[in-house]
Amino acid sequence: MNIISCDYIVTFDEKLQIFKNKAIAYEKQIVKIDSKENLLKEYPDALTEDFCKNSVLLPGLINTHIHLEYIKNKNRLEYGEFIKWLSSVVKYREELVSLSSSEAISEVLTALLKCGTTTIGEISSFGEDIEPCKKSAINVVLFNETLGSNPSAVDVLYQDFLQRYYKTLSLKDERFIPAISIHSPYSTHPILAKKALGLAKDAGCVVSTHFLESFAEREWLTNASGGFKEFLEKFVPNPKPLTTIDEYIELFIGIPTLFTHLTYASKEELKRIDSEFFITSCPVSNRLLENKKLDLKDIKNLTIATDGLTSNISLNLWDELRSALFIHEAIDADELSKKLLTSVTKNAGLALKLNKGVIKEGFDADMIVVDLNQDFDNIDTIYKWLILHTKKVEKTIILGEKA
Ligand code: MCF
Ligand code: FE
Repeated sequence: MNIISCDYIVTFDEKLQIFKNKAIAYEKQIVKIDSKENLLKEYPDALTEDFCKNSVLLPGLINTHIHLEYIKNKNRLEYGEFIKWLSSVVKYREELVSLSSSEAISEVLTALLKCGTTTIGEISSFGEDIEPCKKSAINVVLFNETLGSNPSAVDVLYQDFLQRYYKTLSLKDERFIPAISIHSPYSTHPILAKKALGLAKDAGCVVSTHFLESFAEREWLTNASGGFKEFLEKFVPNPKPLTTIDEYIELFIGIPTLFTHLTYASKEELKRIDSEFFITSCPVSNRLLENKKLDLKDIKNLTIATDGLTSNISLNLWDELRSALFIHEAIDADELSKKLLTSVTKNAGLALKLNKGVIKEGFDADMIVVDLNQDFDNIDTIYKWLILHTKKVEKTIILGEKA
């Protein structure tokens, strides 16, 4: 048994309780929250660790949407308009992926652990990330991506996807969980999407998809015109939209899915997706790719994520939360900070169907400690101080072990 004590414990439980001067007894899971004295009476042989005044313990952060295979991008790609960006990704994809390596991905994962990210939802396009993810102490939900709009290539593409999926299935354990990604409605033929989603349903795994992330995508799906027509003509003769917006949503009914971006969804579409699924917003990516932000105010099932380095400058979730706080200026900073931190803890745990993201008896002991370094007057402001000042954490614990 271990006992850890901190000045504050920010739980993200149903009542969003924040404890002062309490401690946590834990093994792989959290066993009990009480005063250190009481816990020591119950577990006299426990190993103890005490953190200083103004230290804050919270659940390890969960980044639900990240792409590690493109970590070597800095200045290669075009920003400002989605089709320009997508064309530059297609042009430089081989180069960017070949610049990356298992070692480089492992280094990034080690750095993320020091920044307090304990779980990632990795969108895996080629499978280059499987080995370093499996080797790392970080928890990984590995979303095997499928894409391709040419119907004559569906079988070959599905076989390639299946091979990657079964490889991840053979590696499955409590820290490495296979999942499925349908890239998007503009890039994935519905036959391919349905096959992969059938598998997701049978296996009971979570699914991720990019959806309604550009003006061009909405125009293409609703009017069969605009920038996507020209873009897709490079890959398929006489392209037609493969689905409507509603048909695409219907594909995912009954499957736990994270819809990423949605910056061009209507209020009604957002409401519907929010009531049945989870919504992932990547504020920096949305700023860089189309100068757009999602209105977060009414979204309940929200998770915030970094996306990859093809559309971000940092994979540190604290950087993303800070940017989110500045970008979404219409919402009160304390209210938004609470919402943002809830989105990368409790909500992200629910979205990925993990027993994580809350400091409560029975939840996995994935915990981080931040040193806030100075007193503050009002406990309700703690979320804001955490977001404004944290870059690295003092301690990272995953499934009860130091990471
Ligand atoms: O989330 C962003 C923007 N939307 C779509 N795709 C990606 C993003 N970041 C990386 N990608 C990847 C995607 O997984 O870029 C490729 C896919 O492999 C685009 S399709 C050539
Ligand atoms: Fe993405």
